Amino acid sequence: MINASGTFDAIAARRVYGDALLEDFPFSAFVSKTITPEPRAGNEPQRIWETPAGMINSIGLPNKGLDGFLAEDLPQLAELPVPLIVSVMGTSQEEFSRLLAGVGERDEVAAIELNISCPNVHSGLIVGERPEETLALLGALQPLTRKPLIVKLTPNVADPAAIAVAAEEGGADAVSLINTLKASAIDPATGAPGIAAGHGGLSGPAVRPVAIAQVRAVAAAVGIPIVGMGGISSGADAREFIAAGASIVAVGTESFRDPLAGLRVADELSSEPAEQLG
Ligand code: RRO
Repeated sequence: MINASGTFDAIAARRVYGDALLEDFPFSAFVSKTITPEPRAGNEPQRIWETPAGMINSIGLPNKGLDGFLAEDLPQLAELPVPLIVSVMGTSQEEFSRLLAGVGERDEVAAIELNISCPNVHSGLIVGERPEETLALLGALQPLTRKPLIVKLTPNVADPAAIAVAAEEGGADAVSLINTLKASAIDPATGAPGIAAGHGGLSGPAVRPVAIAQVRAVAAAVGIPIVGMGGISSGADAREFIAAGASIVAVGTESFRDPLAGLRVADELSSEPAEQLG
């Protein structure tokens, strides 16, 4: 049981809960919020919009950049009692290479997650929407590090299994899915989109059936392990992902409602009978 990137700020949680957080840490490994080579302020508010069964976000990758992350955040995240996975995103092979070099040489980092839901500045294409872009990126990056590489798939494609196959062919050690589904909502008070950026990504219970379908499709196509996520808020939900083919499951949006959801879901998962799903 791990966290979905960007849904649990372990540094802020440590400030609030103190060392009690370390004694009862809600996840078996911790995934950082995605970092980029340079610092970013993120998008203008409104960045989050609640929906009946989830939420839409367009946070826009606020982060301290690679150097700021390594100097300020990594030492604090290294104090967590679990392995650390760092999520990175670049807009070119060169940017991804720089991130991999910086993060990959640190012993505190157990694995690297590649967030490929981003445009390639050279081609203008979203890397994770094209198998050939995904294959080329992995082929270039895999030789650069000995850390395991987890490729975070976008659900906003017709054939996520084709992207997963490309990631596997390129040397990925695992895939994680799903990222958020492209979505928008209109603020009834203004008639304008509720999210300042106009649209964002939907997460929460609403997306779970989509995530299950994509995990099943990916599991049928690749041999590497799958980290499954998308609307998990109970042990039964997590078990559904495992039945669909996931080896590891992640809690995301539920942590906003209950910061200790990871612990509860893991407890429920280990105490529920496997026969439940037949
Ligand atoms: O920062 C974001 O707005 C964001 C990212 Br990078 C992502 O991968 N998925 C998401 O829902 N939001």
